[in-house]
Amino acid sequence: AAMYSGAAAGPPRRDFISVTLGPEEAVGVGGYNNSKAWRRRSCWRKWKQLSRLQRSVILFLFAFLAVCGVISYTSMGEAWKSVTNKSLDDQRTEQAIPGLKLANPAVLPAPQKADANHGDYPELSLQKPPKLPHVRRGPSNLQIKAPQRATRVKTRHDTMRAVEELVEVDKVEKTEKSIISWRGAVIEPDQSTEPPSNKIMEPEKPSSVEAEDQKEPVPINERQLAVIEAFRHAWKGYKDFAWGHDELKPLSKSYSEWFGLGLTLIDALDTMWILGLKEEFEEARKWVANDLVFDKNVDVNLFESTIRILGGLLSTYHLSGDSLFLEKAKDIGNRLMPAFMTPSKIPYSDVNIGRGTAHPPRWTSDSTVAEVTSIQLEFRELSRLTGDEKFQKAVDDVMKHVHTLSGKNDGLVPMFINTNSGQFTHLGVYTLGARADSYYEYLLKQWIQGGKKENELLEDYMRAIEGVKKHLLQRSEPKKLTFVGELAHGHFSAKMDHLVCFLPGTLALGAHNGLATDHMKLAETLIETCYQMYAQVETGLSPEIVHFNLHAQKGHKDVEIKPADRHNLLRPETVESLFYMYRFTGDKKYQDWGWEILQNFNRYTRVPTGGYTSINNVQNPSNPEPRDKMESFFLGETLKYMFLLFSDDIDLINLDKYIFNTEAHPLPIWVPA
Ligand code: DMJ
Repeated sequence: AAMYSGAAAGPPRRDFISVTLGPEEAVGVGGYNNSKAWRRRSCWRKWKQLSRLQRSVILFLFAFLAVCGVISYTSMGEAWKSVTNKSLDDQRTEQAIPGLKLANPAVLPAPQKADANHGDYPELSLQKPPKLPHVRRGPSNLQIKAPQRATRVKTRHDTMRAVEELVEVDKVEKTEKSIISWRGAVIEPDQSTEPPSNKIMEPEKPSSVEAEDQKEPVPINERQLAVIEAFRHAWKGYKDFAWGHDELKPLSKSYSEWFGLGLTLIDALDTMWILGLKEEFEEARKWVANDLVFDKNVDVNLFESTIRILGGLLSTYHLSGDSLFLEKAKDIGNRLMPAFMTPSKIPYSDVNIGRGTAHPPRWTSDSTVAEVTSIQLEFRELSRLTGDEKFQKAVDDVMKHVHTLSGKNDGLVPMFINTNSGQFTHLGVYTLGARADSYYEYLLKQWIQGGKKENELLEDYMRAIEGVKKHLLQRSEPKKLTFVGELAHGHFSAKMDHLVCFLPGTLALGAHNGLATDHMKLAETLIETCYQMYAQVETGLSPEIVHFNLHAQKGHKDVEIKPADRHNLLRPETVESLFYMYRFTGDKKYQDWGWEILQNFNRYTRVPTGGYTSINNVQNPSNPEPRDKMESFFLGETLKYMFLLFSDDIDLINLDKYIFNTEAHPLPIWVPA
């Protein structure tokens, strides 16, 4: 029988191999025997008829195909499994962070449980800051990675209840994402509503140790070089005449002592690091290692020593990774703790760091509100680094207490608080200047430091800014500059301290972190005013305090200066705000304004033999009346902010990774964006 017989009518005929089988195997005429037994027999016969070689070849082919089959089955199985898992993972991640579209899911970290801390999703942050127009890369030594978060015991707070009273909480169904809206401002806080717990289990590493993406250093520009030159000149004076002492007296070529702790040297450490002054840094480090001793019978002001010494040591530790600075920070931190041993837990203003005793000023049992509420960034960071919760607990208790206090006026606080009763005193006077200023600054900055979870802080900050708008904003004549005045027992005063010029920078930082856009508008208006406080004055330098004209008068500028207020202490606040404004807008006018200010410092405050001096009279260019004192914040803050302002490198202290304390010492944000 033909194995295959061509159809009779088929077109071109082909030849076929034909195998003739015995009769029993023949297909019955007209029938088709397809029984199993027949097929088995027939195959077997065919097999038998093959030569040994043919059989070996066929067997080899079967074996080869079988092996291939097994291999491809296992690898396809793996691939299939991972495809299925990945798409599940993507779904879960997108559910946890609604609205998030994973552009390249393959490179994302494995998702965490929904209730795990959200700091584990730094790349997935919802609050992506706007792209800046002048992005540059920075020196590798300043790159930080998200600090590992210590395991924390979470405590359930009822802070949200308070937030809900003031802040509308919008629970978006399906997305499960809280959007807090505050009078039009839309804030997307971290999804967790729990504040960072006080319980700290493991100490943290310095941020520099976890440096990632080693990047090319960005070249330093002319204006930055001018800042370096200014710093070196100031440092020369300090080194020659005041080495190891608190402040340089550049005219008398001597020094003044406040705490006797080398204040200028410590305040300037991280500035030297940022400016790249290695030699100077090393020399100063040696002094810290060999000569800085805190075991001294000396009274120090809790606030000043916290922001300058503790803050300076902590930030230098982070930038350099050198444990010497952490050891010193722990030492001073511990020595400052007796200040909190008061009936109300509101700390005393002064501590004897050698004796371990604390006390209020001689004439009162009050403390200054700004002082007791502007030590938190530093003590909280000290807890995080050491694993010892006592530091954070002490300062958090103060904030919680102040949060509940009556005596505020639409979020604005009085200037004094009693250490016995814990109540505000001298009620009725409200200012954003001396004695209250950094209370507002630290509300926002603590909120950012802690990963935007502590809603009481945000609530107090937002409410206070509303209070500023309602009670303290006015416009001057003739230029109609918006300024922040003061309120005393219901009476508005058009007085504004230079200290208030921190506010535009803080408002801009808040706006950058997702707060109301009208905060940014206010920041732009106020920084113009602060600049005018320099530009309208004969030396181009701002006095300590100005009074704005509310009524147009012929021949009068917006800014009036009283004889007692016409000194300039080389303060940083305007330059600080210019730095934030430039970082967030990229508008070069802010750099130009800062450049003018630097030149005027050089013109009127530079002492030829080294150092810069505060002056008594900003209105007299021919004799600005030098005061013979260089404040430590000139090196700690003013020149540092100048250098950062002139830089186009947003990674030179990236504001999504670091938060500056009120003395310009950068500390890591615990959950960086
Ligand atoms: C600094 O010590 C700090 O900036 C503080 O917040 C205010 N006073 C000086 C600078 O002016």
